[in-house]
Amino acid sequence: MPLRPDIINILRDEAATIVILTGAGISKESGLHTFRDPDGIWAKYDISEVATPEAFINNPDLVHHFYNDRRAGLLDPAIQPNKAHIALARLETKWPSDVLLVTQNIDDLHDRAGSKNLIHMHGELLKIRCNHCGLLTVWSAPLGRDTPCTSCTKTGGLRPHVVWFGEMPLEMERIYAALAKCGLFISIGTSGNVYPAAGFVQIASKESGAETVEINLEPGSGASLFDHSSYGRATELVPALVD
Ligand code: BV8
Repeated sequence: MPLRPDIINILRDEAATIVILTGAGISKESGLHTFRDPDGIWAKYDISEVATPEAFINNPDLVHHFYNDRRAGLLDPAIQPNKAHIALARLETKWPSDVLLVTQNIDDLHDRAGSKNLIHMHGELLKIRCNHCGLLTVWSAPLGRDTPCTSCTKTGGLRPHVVWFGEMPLEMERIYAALAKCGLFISIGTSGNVYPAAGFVQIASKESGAETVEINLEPGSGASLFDHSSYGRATELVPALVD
């Protein structure tokens, strides 16, 4: 199903800065699970046991296993950026004004597709940090509570560089500044259940009077908040934004 003409038309104003928010749905067709679909991650794991600071204190081995499993899955050569990731990277180079891509995803598919003006607001699966010395580094091997930090050599301090529930998302000042002056806000592949990301559409609409667009497989929780919407698979709809 092609992107509706009204959405194509709002891409005529080339002076508009664009903020794009993506969620797990944009990576689904690359072979990564979403969270809240029937076969999603939260159908197999309880958020409170694997994605909160308390979970990490109570059962670090389970939390490390959860992220080691997902890290290994992401490093499978079969997992590649899809046409939607690639289209967003092309939009960034083709669009004459700023395009800021804010992703809730912790995979690196936008990075590999070539997006540069990119914020991983919930962190990155292929990075870890040390609670003892603050080291932040790229990591592809399994991580455990006894893995020594490559910088301070202490054990017990390494954690995934991921924002857990109850933790502050990253680069929020930069995101809010972009939302306050954007002309177009496009949400792609997110159910709109997690805050503060789920509230971005209202900020863009109220603070900068932006046109807002939801592109998703089905209406998200905040569907009524968007000016325009188009429902279908990201690899079908997102390239139409650029071509
Ligand atoms: C914060 C990293 C404040 C981990 C994630 C009580 C206590 C504490 C906090 C709260 C609370 N109540 C509410 C909150 C706030 C909480 C929250 O929103 N909870 C929800 C559950 C109610 N938020 C937070 O805690 C955030 N922090 O509020 O901090 C603060 C203030 C001061 C000081 C300190 C703190 C932090 C939230 C971040 C949590 N971390 N991820 C990990 O990944 O392991 S969230 C997790 O959900 C992922 O990042 C994911 O991206 C995100 C959102 O999910 P979606 O991406 O939308 O995925 P989902 O499966 O839901 O939907 C996919 C969609 O794609 C579907 O609609 C589907 O139809 C569609 N789709 C499927 N296939 C396709 C498709 N679309 C297109 N094409 C396809 N082919």
